[in-house]
Amino acid sequence: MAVLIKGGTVVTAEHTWRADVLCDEGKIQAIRENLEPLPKTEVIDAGGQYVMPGGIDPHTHMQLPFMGTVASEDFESGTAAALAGGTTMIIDFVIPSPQQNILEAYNQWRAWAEKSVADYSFHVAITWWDDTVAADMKTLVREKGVNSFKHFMAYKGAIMCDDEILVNSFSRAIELGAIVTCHAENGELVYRLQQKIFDMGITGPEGHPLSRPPEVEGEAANRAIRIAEVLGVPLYLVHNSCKQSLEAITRARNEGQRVYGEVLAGHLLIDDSVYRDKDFDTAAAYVMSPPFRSQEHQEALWRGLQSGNLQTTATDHCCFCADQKAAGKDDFRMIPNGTAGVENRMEVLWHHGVSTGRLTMNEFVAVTSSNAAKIFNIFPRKGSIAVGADADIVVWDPEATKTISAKTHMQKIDFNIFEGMEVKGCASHTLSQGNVVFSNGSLKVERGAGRYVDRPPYATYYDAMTKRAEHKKPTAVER
Ligand code: URQ
Ligand code: ZN
Ligand code: ZN
Repeated sequence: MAVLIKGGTVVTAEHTWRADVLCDEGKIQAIRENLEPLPKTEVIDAGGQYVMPGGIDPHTHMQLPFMGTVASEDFESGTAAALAGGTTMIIDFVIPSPQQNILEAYNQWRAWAEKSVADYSFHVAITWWDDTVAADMKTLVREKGVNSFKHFMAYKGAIMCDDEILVNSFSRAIELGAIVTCHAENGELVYRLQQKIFDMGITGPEGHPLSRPPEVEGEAANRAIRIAEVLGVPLYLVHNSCKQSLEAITRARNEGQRVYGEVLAGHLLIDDSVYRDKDFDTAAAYVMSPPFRSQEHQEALWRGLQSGNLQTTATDHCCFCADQKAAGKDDFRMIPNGTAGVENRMEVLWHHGVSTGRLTMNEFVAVTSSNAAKIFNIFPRKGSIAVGADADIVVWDPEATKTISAKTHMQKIDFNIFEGMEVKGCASHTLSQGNVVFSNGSLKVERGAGRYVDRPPYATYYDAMTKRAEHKKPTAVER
């Protein structure tokens, strides 16, 4: 059925203008004033509201097997919660176990994601290396719509990449025309500091941030940046949480290196005092990596978004309930790392970003949707309000208010890191593939309606090298 969004103000990353938007057959069909409904058209009155590209969360972990348990949110419930908050696409992660064939792991995650109710795609993590990994990366790029490979520089003894894996995988990625992404924490330092903190008798959640200071993240961020620089591969650093990693990104970008930075809504708004809560369940609920930091880092991260040195926002939605977090009751190192947020990202960013004047509405669209679409090569199909684009749209009511709570959220987790936060501005309607899937507080989703989104490779290695040759800096002889 066609849907006509009438009377709204369209907001994209570039422009803001008054226009009606007609959607049909999953696509945006027309954008102009005074559009009239066809017979059997569903009409949404968007008067006084904004019509924006549906959010893209480039960092989620639905039903992730991790640290001896499995994340409580699955692809069906997680994509439904996303739609309730105005996010219409997630990019999740295939994380092969070391020595597991990466194509086998890819197929495993694809099967899990079949039940999604909104569109999704996958970064693929490289957690080990041999010639089969190199070969299978080519299959993933050429045949499976994967253009991004993830590397965990943390989690020693589990999925951590050493420099040999980083160099091999980064080199392979540029050959294939793919981008590399990193969780940048020095896993060796974390391991040593965890042992030291624990041996000092600090066994509770307050030990978690002490074992992962910002310097540990800054070192790894800079190391990943320098390796990418030498090898000439574009780099995307996930969940930057501190000044140190932001400074490394800013320096590289100022020198023209192709480095992108992501920041989580949580890292922008929550500080490390949460780990000193006397209640174990509350403090443990905030255990994720990198940890929430002191307030000076939050202000720096907001400036990173405002300056354009950080380009995307995400949630790292990876849910573990209290009974799962209790695994670390006597040893903070055993607390499953992860927090939620996929339902609240856009509203907390609107309230603390746009309503405070930190971000314009256009910048809000850029950092919640369009930039991720551009970086991961699915723009303008995704992340835009344009004729021919997918009709993934959020109708945003700037006057609507809500108090965020685990008691009322759709997320399948018994805790909300934004518990009690009052926000003004939230989704009144969400359209996925041109269907109204969320309106005035209720979901109307269909299990399995979500589609896997292919993400094509960038220029191949040889194209890139040819371009580089054309713009080669003149040598001393040529001057
Ligand atoms: O490190 C990640 O991104 C995954 C394992 C989620 N957990 C977390 O603490 N960030
Ligand atoms: Zn991570
Ligand atoms: Zn993650």
